[in-house]
Amino acid sequence: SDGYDVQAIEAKWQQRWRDSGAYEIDNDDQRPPYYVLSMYPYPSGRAHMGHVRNYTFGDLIVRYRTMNGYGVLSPIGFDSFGLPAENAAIRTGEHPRTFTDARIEELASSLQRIGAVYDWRRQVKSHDPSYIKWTQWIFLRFLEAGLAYRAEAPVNWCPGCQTVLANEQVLADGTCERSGDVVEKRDLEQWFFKITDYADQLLDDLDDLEWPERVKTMQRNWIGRSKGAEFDMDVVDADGEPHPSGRSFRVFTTRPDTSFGMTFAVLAPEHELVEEIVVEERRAEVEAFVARVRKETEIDRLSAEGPLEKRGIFTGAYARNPFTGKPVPIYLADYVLTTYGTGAIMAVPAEDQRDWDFATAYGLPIVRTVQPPEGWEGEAYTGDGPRINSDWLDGMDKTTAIAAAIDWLEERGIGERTVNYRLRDWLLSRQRFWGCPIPVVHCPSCGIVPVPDEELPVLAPDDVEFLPTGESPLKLHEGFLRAECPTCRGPATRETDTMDTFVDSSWYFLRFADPFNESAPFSADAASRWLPVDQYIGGVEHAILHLMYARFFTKALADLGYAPKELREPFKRLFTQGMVRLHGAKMSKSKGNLVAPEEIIDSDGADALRLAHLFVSPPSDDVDWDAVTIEGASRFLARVWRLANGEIGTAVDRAPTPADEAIERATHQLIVRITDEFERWSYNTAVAGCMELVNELYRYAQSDDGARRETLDEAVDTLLKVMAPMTPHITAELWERRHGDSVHTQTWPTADPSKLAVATVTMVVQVNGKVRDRIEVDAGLDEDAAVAAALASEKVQAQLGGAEPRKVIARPPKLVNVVA
Ligand code: ANZ
Ligand code: ZN
Repeated sequence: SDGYDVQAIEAKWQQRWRDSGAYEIDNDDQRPPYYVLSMYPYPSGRAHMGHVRNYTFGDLIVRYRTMNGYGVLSPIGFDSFGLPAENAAIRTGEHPRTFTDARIEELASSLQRIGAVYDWRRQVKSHDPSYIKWTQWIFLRFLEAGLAYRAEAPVNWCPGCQTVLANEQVLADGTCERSGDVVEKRDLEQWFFKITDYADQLLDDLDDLEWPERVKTMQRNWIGRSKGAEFDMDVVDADGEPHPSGRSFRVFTTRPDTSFGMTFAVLAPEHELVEEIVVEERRAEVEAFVARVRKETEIDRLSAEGPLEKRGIFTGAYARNPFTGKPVPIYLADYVLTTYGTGAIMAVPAEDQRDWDFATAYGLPIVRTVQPPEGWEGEAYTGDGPRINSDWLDGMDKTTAIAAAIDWLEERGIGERTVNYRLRDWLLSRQRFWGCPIPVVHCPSCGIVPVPDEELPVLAPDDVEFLPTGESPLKLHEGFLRAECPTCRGPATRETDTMDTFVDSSWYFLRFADPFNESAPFSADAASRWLPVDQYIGGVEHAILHLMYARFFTKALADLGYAPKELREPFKRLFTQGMVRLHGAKMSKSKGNLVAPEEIIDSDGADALRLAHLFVSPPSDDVDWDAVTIEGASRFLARVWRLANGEIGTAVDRAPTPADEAIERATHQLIVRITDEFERWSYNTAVAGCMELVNELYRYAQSDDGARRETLDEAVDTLLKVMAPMTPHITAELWERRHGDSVHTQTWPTADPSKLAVATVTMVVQVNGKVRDRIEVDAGLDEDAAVAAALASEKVQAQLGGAEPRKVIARPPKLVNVVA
């Protein structure tokens, strides 16, 4: 269309937004603050469709809130540490920094090209020395506070990546999420963050967050708080006589009310007592079993389907059930984990299905302690009912019996109430090069010594060689390794582990609030000005890890006095957008099904691409790329162009007619509708609303009477304003042509209530030229509606006497003449 040179227009406006600093914001800005944040991307090169979708939503909100009068903080950065750069270095010899900086350039330019606006001055990159410095500084504060510690732990070891993985990086089938190799268990000294100190808060504070319920549920399950009791069981022989070792072990149960039904006990195969209590004639068999189970992943152990006969073993030892005083056999089973509870359980087959299956497989007794309902034919009964076969608990319901059983244990000093969590401490050390170095040295006389703050950042050296040995090059670099102990000045060795990249992403949103601060990671003032983030946007794949870790960091930093005390949560409102798929498969480089956004931007422009993404489906839904029609979006934008450029129909100056008033009404209704839809993230319907108005305006301007100039101008200006957050370039250009300034600095329109009301007029209905009726009708009714209203009149029907009219001439909304 005339003058709509997409490429030139988009380049012009992108340049202008950046050069004018239109979306740069200072911390003393006078407008009310609003913080919009899309999860900072891993720099994988030019943007893919998932990026486009994510950053289009974010940009829409930035522009919309700005027009609503907010001073919007819209920062961007790059989550730039991580394995791909290091693997590329091993392949090509190129330093990970060179590789990463190039990918950042590409992605930054893509983001610019989709028209997304940021305060680029505030840019944060994980691998930037100034960011490394403060990440290390935070680590040291956590270390001082006892929130970071080192411990030997059975860890997930990926033989492919040659590194330790967090539990969360191990897929359900026990393989590494990156390499696909089967993950093994190894005992190694590792660094941990004590996230479990915050388990209760992390759980309880979820309630107040405006997050998708699904994400909250995933976090609740991950934390997995369960209330119950722990108690001791003495090891005895088959006759109940004390075991020579005199040992006992603790069990954790959520159902102490069922204790009288405990018919055996189970230890985790790794339990420290196993070696001591196993009877000699079973030792070899038991050891072989333990060795086998140790090789399996936790996930295998929990999900194994194999015959139970192979998944457990009898130790030959017994333990006394303190409730009955009777001995029960002690088994080992793979489904009991060392990492949960006490690593030992009382087994109650009648009320627990897994125990039921085990008891059945091993021929162990089953004693019901809860009366199942009449006609119950199932196996384990987990519902409520009166206790039975339970001595002094008999007749009690579940809640009462649990409390009574725990009181009984506590009175006798055998056990107590406990709360257990599924959440484990966060294993943060990685044996990799391309990550933030852990800033400590190991001194032969002083032990672990933190690097003094003045010496931060600890940076990895550049003169390293990347070899496919799986060893971090840091381990082989003498210059890096050799350090002086800050305490005794003797020779020490530098820590070579680096931090999990989730550490970087656990506080970047705080740095954005105060990115130029050279004396602290951020000031409490800056943090309290901007945080919590008003709207956070990202993929649901981060539902657990990133979002949990960021919450933990925020709480810990607030408790340590660095973030404002009252800042308990980083992200007030969270939106998780759907994935872009092709024929149902996730679009990705490795699947070879990428549709490159930049090709579409080259041909149809960023506005068309953005509009197509907004229109295709609700933002939270997964999107099939096949459903996205760029052509339709382009065609619509061309229609908007011609309309706003005055190329459609005629416009005249006149007093408003009912037809004009109908257009005004549609215009103001659109404002109400789009405002509501923007607030509700209903972008696809908002686009549809704009399309409907454009169609109506075409009919209006092209009608015989033409459009009333003032009415049409108001309609088009409103359209440009409400479309500005969605398609920022074309609307800016058209607005500039019409008014000279920028649509993005306009105030978001508000509807005039008097224009929303539906106006009615009196329509005269004639039969053969004689007035027969007068009807109240909507002033904006069209020809079909006018005819229908006239023919529905009883007086007209009486005149027609059942016959079909020969002809109907409608002049809505004033007159209809029926020819009988
Ligand atoms: C006896 C019992 C009877 C149990 C009953 C349940 C039902 P949640 O709710 O997930 O916390 N358990 C305890 N420690 C375990 C471990 N290390 N590995 C595997 N299972 C373990 O589950 C708590 C229940 O899981 C505990 O309560 C225990 O079985 C089992 F009718 O004790 B229960
Ligand atoms: Zn020392």
